[in-house]
Amino acid sequence: MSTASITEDVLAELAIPVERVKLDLKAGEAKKPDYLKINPNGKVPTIVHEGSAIWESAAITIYLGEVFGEKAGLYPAVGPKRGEAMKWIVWGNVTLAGAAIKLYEALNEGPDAVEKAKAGIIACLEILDPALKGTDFLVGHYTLADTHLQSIVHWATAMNVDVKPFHNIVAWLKRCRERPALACVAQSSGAQ
Ligand SMILES: N[C@@H](CCC(=O)N[C@@H](CS)C(=O)NCC(=O)O)C(=O)O
Repeated sequence: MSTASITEDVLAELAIPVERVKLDLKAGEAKKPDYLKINPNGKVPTIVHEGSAIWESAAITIYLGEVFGEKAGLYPAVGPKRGEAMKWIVWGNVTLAGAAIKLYEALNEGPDAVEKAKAGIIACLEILDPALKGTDFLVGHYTLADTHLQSIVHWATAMNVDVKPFHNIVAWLKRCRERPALACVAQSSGAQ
């Protein structure tokens, strides 16, 4: 899994025609000069739309939401609900994914480091779970904020973070993963 999976999920929901270029990160393809011209960080994902290169998965979701998502009913109109969607997308990348990266790194550092890092993710889930109480999705109806965040939570579960105690998150994840677009992506990537 990589942050490119988030963008894959968002593109699957939007069902817009795209040309995909897959890079072999282990072979260093993201560090080659041609790619560094569009993303000097040497990381994925990057999209190029009408000649503009956009990197950082949160920026990509927000951009695609504004340009394509609103018309498709997948992104709130300008106003407070859009603010809430942006809040969850950015929190997902900065706070939750920040904690998930610590866990990923701790996997090589032994059980104590893993438990400490998992506690950081649990603290995030304690914020997310009550936000999903009494609502099917983060800002009422399903939006790309859900697409974005479920992908990061899914990454945490793939590193054996136990989400079962968080009943609202479990039910929300199920609702998200049952969406035809996301079920298709999961099938084609072999994810569960
Ligand atoms: N904050 C960035 C993170 C991008 C990132 O770290 N991508 C990783 C994959 S998850 C990558 O491309 N790593 C390749 C490398 O560092 O060589 C985002 O959300 O887009």
